[in-house]
Amino acid sequence: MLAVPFLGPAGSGKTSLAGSFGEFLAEKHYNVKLYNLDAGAEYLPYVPDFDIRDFFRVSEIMKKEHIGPNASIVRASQKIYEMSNQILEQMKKTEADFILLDFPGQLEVFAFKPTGSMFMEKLQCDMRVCGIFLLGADTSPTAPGFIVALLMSMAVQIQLGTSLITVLHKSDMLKSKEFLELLNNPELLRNKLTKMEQSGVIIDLALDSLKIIKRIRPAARVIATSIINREGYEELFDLLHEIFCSCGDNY
Ligand SMILES: Nc1nc2c(ncn2[C@@H]2O[C@H](COP(=O)(O)OP(=O)(O)OP(=O)(O)O)[C@@H](O)[C@H]2O)c(=O)[nH]1
Ligand SMILES: [Mg+2]
Repeated sequence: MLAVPFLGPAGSGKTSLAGSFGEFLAEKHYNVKLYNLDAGAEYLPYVPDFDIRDFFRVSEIMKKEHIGPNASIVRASQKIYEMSNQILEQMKKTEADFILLDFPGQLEVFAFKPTGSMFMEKLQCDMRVCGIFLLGADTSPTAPGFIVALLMSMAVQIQLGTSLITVLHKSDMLKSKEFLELLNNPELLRNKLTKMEQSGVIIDLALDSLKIIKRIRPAARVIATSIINREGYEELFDLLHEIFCSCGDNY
């Protein structure tokens, strides 16, 4: 069994990709379960096998605890952690090959608060995990923007202590493939940065960050994905398959 958390900035397409990639896996005759862990979601494009909203909702927390929307999202993340044993027991009981976990949209609340990393730690004690980190193709298409996107994916990986495959999602919205090439080719990105007419300090900072990125994730490739044309699904599947076969797992 492989647990696949979908993580990424708000609106990057986690829910849509989890639903659509889940269909793709089911078409390949894998047993797939979808877990919605976003208590703030109003609409889901898939039928969840587990829905955190059966236990609590962000809107209810606001009313009950007389707190604002952001505090309620933080509270929801704590409540997910409090329920983690129950969630994990249910996951372990299923016969699934893949459990796709649709995580709350506010990445900073889940990934950069202790409850998020504690939840992931428990998850990884019980099963094999490989996350998918989404960068929206609608992210700021500037060279420093790419550096920030790559750093963010690394920061989440460090914070949650889990392997992540980074995808450039909504690739159907890309006007050119340059965006993807820049993410996958540090040399191209370096050239682009050095040609920018921006403050030297900022460019130096971006270039130094690029050196770290090259050192930490030398071989990691960013895959372009889209729910519109299913671009990248086979590649994503192959990568997930590769990671787990290399650990001697048969799923
Ligand atoms: N063009 C295009 N739009 C997409 C794609 N995937 C998702 N979207 C759109 O992006 C918007 C946000 O998608 P969601 O799946 O709700 O994103 P999310 O990351 O789950 O959002 P939060 O959970 O609120 O952070 C929706 O309007 C989707 O229809 C894609 O591959 N291509
Ligand atoms: Mg979502």
